[in-house]
Amino acid sequence: MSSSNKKFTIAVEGNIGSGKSSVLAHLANSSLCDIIAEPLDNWTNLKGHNILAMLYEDPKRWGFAFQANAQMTLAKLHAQTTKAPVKVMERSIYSARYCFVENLYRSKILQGVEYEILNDWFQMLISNGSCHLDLILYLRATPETCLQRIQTRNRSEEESISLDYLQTLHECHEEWLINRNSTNLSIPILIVDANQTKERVYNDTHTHVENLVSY
Ligand code: DGT
Repeated sequence: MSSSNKKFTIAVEGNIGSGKSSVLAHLANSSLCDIIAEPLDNWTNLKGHNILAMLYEDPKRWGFAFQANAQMTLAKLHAQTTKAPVKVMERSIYSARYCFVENLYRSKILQGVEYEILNDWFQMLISNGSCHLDLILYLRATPETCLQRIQTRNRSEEESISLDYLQTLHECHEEWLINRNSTNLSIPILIVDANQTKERVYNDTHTHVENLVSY
């Protein structure tokens, strides 16, 4: 391991159902990593409101509120300090902006003015460097694989998720992380084939984490 005591922050990204949570649970066993889970508890119980379920039930009504809250809760997690050499986040403020906000806007669920307001907040939240990432691990899976996994885990809020929705979200991830055409962020990206078995995905991600700290 590097003797510089440098700390690193990684975001694990990928479509809904690509396997981010299980990769994080696996990395939690490593002494190199402190894990920051997605604020799903806040999203399903925001002072008694399940804003995630509200979003899926009526996206036009709740899309803006959901994204405003998602952006804020994720910015707080970016600012959180950890002890281990590597802080591993599930998603980031960047996927909220470049995948979910983008997708809601393109599908005309968010209005132009809502999109601009969210974008202004996003620019302000990332402007002071507190949302810095050293690496993105992209768990790249086909929308079909993701749908299969979502159906197997059977989260009540996600019953309405369709293959179409996963396909458009997949495109947003690809544009952001492969084509890199929606942003000029210079964060290094490593791609993990998330269609593989869990064991292979764990192995690949673990290797990437070890390589990062041993530089
Ligand atoms: P995994 O382990 O790869 O299957 O990942 P999940 O599904 O546990 O985590 P994630 O972040 O893909 O999604 C959790 C739920 O929250 C899912 O229903 C999608 C939703 N979600 C997450 N972030 C956003 C966001 O910024 N906007 C919207 N509209 N939905 C989001």
